[in-house]
Amino acid sequence: KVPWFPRQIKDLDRCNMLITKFDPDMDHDHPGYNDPEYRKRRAVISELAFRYKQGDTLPVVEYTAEEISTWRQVYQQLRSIYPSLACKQFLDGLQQLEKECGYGEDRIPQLREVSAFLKERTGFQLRPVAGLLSARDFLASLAFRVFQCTQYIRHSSAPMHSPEPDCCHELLGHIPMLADKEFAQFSQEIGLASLGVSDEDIEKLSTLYWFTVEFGLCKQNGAVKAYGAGLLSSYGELVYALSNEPEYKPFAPEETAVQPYQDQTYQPVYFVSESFEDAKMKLRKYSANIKRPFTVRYDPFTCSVEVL
Ligand code: H2B
Ligand code: FE
Repeated sequence: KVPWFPRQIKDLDRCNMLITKFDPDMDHDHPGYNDPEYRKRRAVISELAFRYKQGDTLPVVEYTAEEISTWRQVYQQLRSIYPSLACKQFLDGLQQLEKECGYGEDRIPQLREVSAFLKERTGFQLRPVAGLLSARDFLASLAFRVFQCTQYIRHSSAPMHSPEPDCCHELLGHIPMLADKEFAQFSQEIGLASLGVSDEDIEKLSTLYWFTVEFGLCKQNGAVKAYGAGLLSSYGELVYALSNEPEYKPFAPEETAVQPYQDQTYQPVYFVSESFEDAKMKLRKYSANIKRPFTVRYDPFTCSVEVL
């Protein structure tokens, strides 16, 4: 039996299964676990995401001085190392965001303006989400060029690390890459490949996503650069990943899809692709081999998935 999957963009309202293992109410190791003020704030911002329906205007959050100060620390520190460690597409995207979308250390960009910016560049749009989503729901939204985006910020006691995705991770790690046409297409293709597949195949695609979109490295002009959002939003791991310490393997979907990964500490191994084009071609070939009793095609005019 084929698991349910969204056919229309409106169906994404049902793709909302949260994984609570790293959230500040459940995870005793979360830096905000013992801070009732922080947890209250999180509940307020979560509520905005729970109430959101596809097509609504994106909620605006008035960030506090403390939240902006956390953002500033993250922004300043990461911004200084991007030029030497991030891939070209990321640097181009970030530069455009700084010029045209109010990116900078003094304010946290609003999802509403960022979503409008992306829509014009690559057709991607954002929707607010209250925390870590199930891999199936998260990947399904990518099929519609929708990126589910957290709106809260990490705890002020740990500006350099967050156990869960937060707006620093999304806005600094993911958004600049999603402004790149080729990367946007790559992301949508992973999403389309995930629709209606078995749990086992979701696990593999999710691992592929992990080692590419989150922790991927690629060659550019003979040097290895980062394009993964988990790296580009973590000072410590970005420096580590591009040092001599970790092991590198060439990106090869069949092998990458079954590589165990770390969600608590740095990755022991990173996969390097020759280029985005190379990663996209290899992933396309991999996806074509996933067993599914139908094929899907995205219709951009109706924002729906045709099942053939
Ligand atoms: N949920 C959210 N909110 N943001 C993510 O970046 C994310 C997610 N990534 N759920 C997913 C899981 C990813 O790690 C893969 C697909 O499992
Ligand atoms: Fe992410």
